[in-house]
Amino acid sequence: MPRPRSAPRSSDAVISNAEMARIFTEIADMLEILGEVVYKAVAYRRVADAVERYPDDVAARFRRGDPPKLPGAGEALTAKLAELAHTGRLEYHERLRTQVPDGLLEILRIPGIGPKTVRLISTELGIDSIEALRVAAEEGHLRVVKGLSERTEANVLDGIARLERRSTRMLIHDADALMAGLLDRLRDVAGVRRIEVAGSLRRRRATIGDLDLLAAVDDPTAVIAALDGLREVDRVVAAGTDKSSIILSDGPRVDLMVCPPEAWGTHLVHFTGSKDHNIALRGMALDRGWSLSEKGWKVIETGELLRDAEEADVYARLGLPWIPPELREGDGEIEAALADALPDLVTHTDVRGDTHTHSDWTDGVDSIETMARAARELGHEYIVLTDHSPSLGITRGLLPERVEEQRVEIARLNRDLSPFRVLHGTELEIRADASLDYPDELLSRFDVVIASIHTGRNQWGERLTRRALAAIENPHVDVLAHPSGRIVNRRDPLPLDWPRLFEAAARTGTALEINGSPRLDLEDSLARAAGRAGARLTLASDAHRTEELAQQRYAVDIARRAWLSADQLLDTRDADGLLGLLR
Ligand code: DGT
Ligand code: CA
Ligand code: CA
Ligand code: ZN
Repeated sequence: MPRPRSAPRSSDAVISNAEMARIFTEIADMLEILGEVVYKAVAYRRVADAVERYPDDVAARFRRGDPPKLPGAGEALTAKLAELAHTGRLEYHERLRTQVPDGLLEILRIPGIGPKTVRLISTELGIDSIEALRVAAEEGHLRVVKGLSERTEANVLDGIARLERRSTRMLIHDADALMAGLLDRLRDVAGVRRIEVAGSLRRRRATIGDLDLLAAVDDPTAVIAALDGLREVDRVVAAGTDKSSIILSDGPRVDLMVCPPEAWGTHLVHFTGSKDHNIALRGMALDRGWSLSEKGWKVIETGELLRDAEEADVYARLGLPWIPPELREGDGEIEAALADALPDLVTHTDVRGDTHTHSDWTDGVDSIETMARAARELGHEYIVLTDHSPSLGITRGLLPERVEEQRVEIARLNRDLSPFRVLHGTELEIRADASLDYPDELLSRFDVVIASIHTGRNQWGERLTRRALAAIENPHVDVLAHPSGRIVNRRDPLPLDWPRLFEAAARTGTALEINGSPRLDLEDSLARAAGRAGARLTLASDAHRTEELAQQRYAVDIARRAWLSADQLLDTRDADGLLGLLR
């Protein structure tokens, strides 16, 4: 896969936090490959991380003359962020790109291969592509280079195979499914008192690097042996007495940690992370004369180990309430906890309906009735059926007369299914020229209108922003569906002017969707910024078949990571409450 070079942008270009972070990370990689002093690359990585996590649009803040304070960004790096924010490009980055072949950056993506190795094979052997590296490793040419060995060759080939299998972080939907299978088989192993997911999966991040598990055991040998013996195991990376890491043959790595039951809380806090959250906790502990490791708080003076059986006890030692895992990103949660200002997060049981579903009238698989009955099974009180409008040809979008027929069918169903309700909605295409796919008169007769951009995605940021604004400002449009257009690991978010959209959404009462399908759109940081700007949001499954209705849970996860409470969301209302708000 060739890496896209950044396209030239117009002067009012918008650049997303993710794109800025990607450019800074790439600079760090290139500096290391070029053999620059280490601390330079470290600084770029640190700022990349901060930009990626920043809850507001960093570029927009620069352009407004209100640049955010980012940890690690001194004068020089701040100037580079400003250049990116104003022009969408960075001369320094482009200059480095001319010095480092694309192929070397590709090679860096191979698991287990770091910039040092890349530098060696490039300077010593002139290798500049994954394919050339593969051939060299197969033919045993790497071992002649000082610092490389037969082992490197094996690692390279293994790593290339691995890269081909999974070139990106795993989607949370897939991680959940894998983890459920693991838990099923480990829960009943002799001696396991408690077992729980830790790491980024417990924090419910959209994508997962590796799976982490913690087990409280009286005797660790049985559970570690059980994990190592699982059928899918490809390779045991490390097995010890309190830790084991394996690589599943169909993908990710699994880290299993074990601990004694009386230190469960301590270990769970540590292995849930995030790293930044742990660092913040550690800082607070130091003020009290304690150090912190996975083993517990250690009183530095006496060496005494303070261990806790429950997470709440760990936090209580620092004078903090228990902090939900979804908030543990080192992004204001400690400050909020200290101020007794943690949000009252929406929960999965707050959900009463689903504002985005499809049927076989357009591109869905199941009938309206089947979808409705399945939703009722899940405990919903209603669904909004939002089949597509006509201009989205591939979905067999509904012409106006079909909309009328669908209304009649829904009325008939509602008599049968009462008190469950199917609300009549539409997923309305925002056309490339910013006009809407149905006339206002027809729009006014839907219960709920959600509008989205599927086509004409290659326009400049400002034009795309105007299209989204046109929908938000239309009095008949209730929700902007999957606003950024991203699909995890497949499609980048549209370069929209988020602060403007959030302001307009808040002012007009148009909600912004959090879509729980593998789009996961809005993503957490944008959803948080939307909530802060006063906009309401929805929790949508975007189900095209009954099984996908359960995807809505991932929208709830994002809402929690976005610090949102039930009153900021629409699907937490009953049907009349929802319609009342939209009127
Ligand atoms: P991932 O796997 O990339 O999606 O992200 P995590 O957060 O699951 O990271 P992982 O698996 O490397 O480590 C799990 C947790 O263990 C992490 O969130 C915090 C803790 N941890 C791991 N390594 C360190 C470390 O070097 N320092 C600190 N403070 N905590 C660590
Ligand atoms: Ca992990
Ligand atoms: Ca891990
Ligand atoms: Zn849809």
